Amino acid sequence: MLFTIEKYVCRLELSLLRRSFFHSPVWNTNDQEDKLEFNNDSKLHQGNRKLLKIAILGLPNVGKSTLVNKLMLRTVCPTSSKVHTTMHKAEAIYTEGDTQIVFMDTPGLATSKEMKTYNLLKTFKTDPEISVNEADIIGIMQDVTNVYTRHKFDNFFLDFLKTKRDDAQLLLILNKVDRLKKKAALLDLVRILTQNEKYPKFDDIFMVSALTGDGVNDLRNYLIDSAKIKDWKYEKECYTDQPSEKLIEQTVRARLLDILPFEMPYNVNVKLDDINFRNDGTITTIVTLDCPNKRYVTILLKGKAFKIKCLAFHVEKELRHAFRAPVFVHLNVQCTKA
Ligand SMILES: Nc1nc2c(ncn2[C@@H]2O[C@H](COP(=O)(O)OP(=O)(O)O)[C@@H](O)[C@H]2O)c(=O)[nH]1
Ligand SMILES: [Mg+2]
Repeated sequence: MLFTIEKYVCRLELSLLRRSFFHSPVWNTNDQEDKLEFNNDSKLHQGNRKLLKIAILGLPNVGKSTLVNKLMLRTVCPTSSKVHTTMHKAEAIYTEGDTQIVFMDTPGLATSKEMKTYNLLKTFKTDPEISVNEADIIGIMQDVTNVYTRHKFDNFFLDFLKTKRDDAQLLLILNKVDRLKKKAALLDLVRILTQNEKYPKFDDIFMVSALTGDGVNDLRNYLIDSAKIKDWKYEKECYTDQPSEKLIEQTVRARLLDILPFEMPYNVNVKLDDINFRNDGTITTIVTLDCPNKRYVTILLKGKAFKIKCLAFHVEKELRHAFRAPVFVHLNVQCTKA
């Protein structure tokens, strides 16, 4: 009860903050007039398709992929509790009525030093830049539970916004609000992040929990309302730009990141050997985990291969959600260097 009241007060205060600080499309009278004009004209535009491309940007582990999945209502971006789960830009496509939203999920932003230290792929730098350049809206995500990063944007972070189009809107998305006990802290955070002259001006702010879905419907509705008349980028049935093979490999890798300790999962090579789309609608697949040494194989297969069985169970569950079809995964473990 107390939590609900706090949340309500927070939202009320946030809407007041929006009115006072932001040139928000929700509150902007010109835009409202535009919307009215559009409504009067709606017969003219009936049947016209609308498109919106949104890039989701943020530090590693803030919940970018989890948010895209929740907005999509299907698990097309593999997530894990470890950093660097997403290594490439992936587009997830949500189509509702005449509107198509293309979500661009990006690798977590890394400094040049981190790129070198962790030997990260070039895509960690190039893919966020490409996404920012293409986007109509850029959603900047902050993890409100991270006391080291939540109140600031480092210069390397702001540099990624340099490729932004002049007309692109910026949204501040505060995530993981479910884990914040004192909801009033959110408003302090909003003030800190919006009143610093060095930081970009945000067009709007959302407070969400990508995990529980709190606030996510509001954000989706906002995005649908923001779409402009334009041809769709993808066919209606399309929901990801990733080939099925890659989605399966990335899902196995993400779950592996959760079950193996420390740096171990980063050293396992996940390779799809076979995929079969059967006539009855089921998908069967064989995936090999190629380990760098025998110790890995022992850890994965000990206790009657308990870890592997758990892995297969969770991968199947997630892929059924992604493909909306029964998926059966067979996992092989090998060590080629042995
Ligand atoms: N409690 C909580 N955890 C979240 C939330 N969003 C994401 N996470 C967790 O944060 C971790 C990183 O999420 P992920 O989407 O992979 O982050 P990314 O690296 O930014 O794409 C995962 O363990 C998620 O379950 C949230 O709203 N609340
Ligand atoms: Mg991710």
